[in-house]
Amino acid sequence: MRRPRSGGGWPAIRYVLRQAQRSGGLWRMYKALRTRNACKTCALGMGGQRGGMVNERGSFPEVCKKSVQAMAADMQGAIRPEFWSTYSLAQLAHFSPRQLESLGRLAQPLLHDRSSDYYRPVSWEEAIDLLVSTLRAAAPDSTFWYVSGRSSNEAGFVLHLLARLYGTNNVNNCSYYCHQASGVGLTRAIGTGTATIALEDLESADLVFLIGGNPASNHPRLMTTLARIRRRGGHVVVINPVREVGLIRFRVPSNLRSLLFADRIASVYVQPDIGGDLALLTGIAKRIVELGAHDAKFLSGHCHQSQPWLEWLAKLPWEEIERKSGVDRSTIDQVARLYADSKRTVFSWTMGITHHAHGVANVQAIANLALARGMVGKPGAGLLPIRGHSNVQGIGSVGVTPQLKQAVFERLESHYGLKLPTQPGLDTLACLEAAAAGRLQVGICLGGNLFGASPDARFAAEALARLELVAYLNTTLNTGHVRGLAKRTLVLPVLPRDEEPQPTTQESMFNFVRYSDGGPARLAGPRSELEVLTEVADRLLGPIGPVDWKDLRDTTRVRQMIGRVVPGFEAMQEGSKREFTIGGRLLREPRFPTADGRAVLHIHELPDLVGEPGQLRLMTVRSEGQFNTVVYEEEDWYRGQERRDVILIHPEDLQRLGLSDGQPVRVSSQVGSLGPVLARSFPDIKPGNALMYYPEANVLVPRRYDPESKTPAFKSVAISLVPWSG
Ligand SMILES: Nc1nc2c(c(=O)[nH]1)N[C@H]1C(S)=C(S)[C@@H](COP(=O)(O)OP(=O)(O)OC[C@H]3O[C@@H](n4cnc5c(=O)[nH]c(N)nc54)[C@H](O)[C@@H]3O)O[C@H]1N2
Ligand SMILES: Nc1nc2c(c(=O)[nH]1)N[C@H]1C(S)=C(S)[C@@H](COP(=O)(O)OP(=O)(O)OC[C@H]3O[C@@H](n4cnc5c(=O)[nH]c(N)nc54)[C@H](O)[C@@H]3O)O[C@H]1N2
Ligand SMILES: [Mo]
Repeated sequence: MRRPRSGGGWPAIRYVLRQAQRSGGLWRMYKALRTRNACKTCALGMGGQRGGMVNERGSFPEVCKKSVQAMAADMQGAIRPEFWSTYSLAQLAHFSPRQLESLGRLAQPLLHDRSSDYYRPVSWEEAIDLLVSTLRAAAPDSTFWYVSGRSSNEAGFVLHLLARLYGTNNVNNCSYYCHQASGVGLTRAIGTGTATIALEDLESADLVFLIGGNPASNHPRLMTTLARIRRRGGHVVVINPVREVGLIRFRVPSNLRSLLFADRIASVYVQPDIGGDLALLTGIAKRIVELGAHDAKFLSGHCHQSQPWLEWLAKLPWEEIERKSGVDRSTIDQVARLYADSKRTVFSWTMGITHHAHGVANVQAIANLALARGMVGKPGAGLLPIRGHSNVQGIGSVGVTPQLKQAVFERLESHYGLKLPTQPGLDTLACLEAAAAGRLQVGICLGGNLFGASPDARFAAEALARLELVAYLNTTLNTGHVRGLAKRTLVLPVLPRDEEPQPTTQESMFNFVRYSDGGPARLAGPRSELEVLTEVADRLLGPIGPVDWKDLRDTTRVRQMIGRVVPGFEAMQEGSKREFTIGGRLLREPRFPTADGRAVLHIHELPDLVGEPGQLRLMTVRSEGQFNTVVYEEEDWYRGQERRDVILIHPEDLQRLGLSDGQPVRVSSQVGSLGPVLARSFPDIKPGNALMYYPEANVLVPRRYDPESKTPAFKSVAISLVPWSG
């Protein structure tokens, strides 16, 4: 398959038209996308009360392939009841993630137990009876509650309240596999864990660092902004071991000039080794100080630890920086000079930064670099973790975390007279480890695919298999329903947000809260997430003090409660559908929400690159045609791959290993091996590094994680390749 020379453009438009055709025509798709609901895909956010395909600055039409994909998936018909007696789990185990997703929508509750190889449709009553009785028999701390980032704030809030009042803090969300390192790293550096800027700040930046992300595939609408910044004479520095086509040249479909001539995106494209960012970012900071381009007044006036940090930088040898980053000094100098010339810089990053055993250190190195020139705490400049799921940030904000923010904890106790558990709760991977050790009995997963998303797939399956019951609330079938089975497994079909019977809310990565109107259910059978959760809560716990779960079936009541207990969400108490930016998050002044208003610089020793001599460093990433564990198409158009069972490596590495282009190999890591996989020549990856697709590659990813944020190192796996021999 040939690689395109730019991202976006006509192929993206053709794709949208084709998908629309398949989902019942362009008009039907357009109408679905225009309803007043927040977009379902990434956390850039669009839609809501301004109407679908509109962003928070009122710009229209904002659309991308991904929003169409996600909508098309929900517009599928239902999986027929006879399917479940026709296909056994043994047969379903051979279905690819794409085949599972395209079977259609889940429409009836399903139960599987070990005595059979089939799922059996059950009534909602039977399903909820089983869930409630199993929870009743279990000790609260032998249960865990996982939430993905597509559910609403209202469902997330009720879920964590239910889990805590039942008696456990084992409540977590997919952020522990995603941006947790950003939350932890930033909170310690500047006192807040989310973006410090709004969309308009990004639009007025003159320099954007885009580190460890591939927004051309994963946040396509961000490309419009980057292209605009370049057109205005601003710059974009891309830091990525892979030269991603769409980050070099991109054709914004909604802009005729861009569509015809393509916008250049990267002003400078820096290729570190996988895991080399900490060294690289530190090197840029060192060079900034050498050039005298740092803001000494800002550092001494608004930051702690600046003196030791400056002394440490001065002593750090350039040789070490170059060796541990894989980037030469002249490139570092070039980037530092661009930064030195900038008046308003935004630093943005994604999974290439957080998916490392030093994810928090990476994030703090970014914060250091920004603080060095006073680029946090003023308009048009700041820090922007590019979040994943459309409401992952909201799920965390409303309290779906093992430890509640102190203020939320206190207000739930004082305003509502509730008694909340105080023993520590487990993060996501820790839940699986506790399950594997036989310490857990029940798992409840609101959305997502915990099995497919987890490192060390064989271990994840074994861990889930030890549970008495796992309940999955989902919209479509995924690999977790087939390979993440407990002794008994319940699959409960729920409604996506544009089919919710009542309004719900979602929070974007710019801290903007949108209202989704919901809409008519496309199928009979699935229930609203909130309805299922409140019913379980009511039957399990009954009313507790002023908390009556029957009242909380009304999303307005849930929002009133969120508004009273979650700082920054006060606007929710009004009862109107006014969309708002969460209070206290945007930093327009150099006063940080820390105890004394100052930021903190952090010194982190530079880690060695992973792997022994002869091994490669593997990143596991998304293709153009997937959303996390959901695969919509086998091909990765941007990287020119027509199939997913490939490993992309540099031609020099192919030669060194004595492999020919396309030769079948076995890929092995410390925890597993995969093959046959085709070793393909990919000149755009830095030598010594390799790329495979998640979730299939998760059998290779060890449970090595960042001790600070508990995020697994999905992007740095030491691997060996040998020719496939059967
Ligand atoms: N269409 C679509 N959109 C999505 C998603 C999806 O699956 N599909 N997923 C959503 C979610 S939950 C998330 S978190 C985001 C993910 O968005 P991204 O983070 O963009 O996704 P990935 O494909 O995991 O990783 C992306 C990039 O990291 C680079 N990379 C790998 N290792 C390193 C490293 O060590 N250093 C640096 N600097 N770069 C590195 C890779 O080359 C790749 O370009 O997207 C969200 N949006
Ligand atoms: N190797 C490797 N592993 C990774 C990553 C990686 O880059 N490499 N990335 C990690 C990251 S960043 C993340 S965020 C996780 C993702 O982990 P998860 O969020 O757990 O997984 P998803 O694949 O996004 O979940 C997909 C399922 O969500 C369900 N769903 C869709 N919409 C709704 C809805 O409205 N309500 C409900 N209840 N369900 C819905 C569908 O049934 C679908 O099958 O994976 C992580 N795992
Ligand atoms: Mo994510």
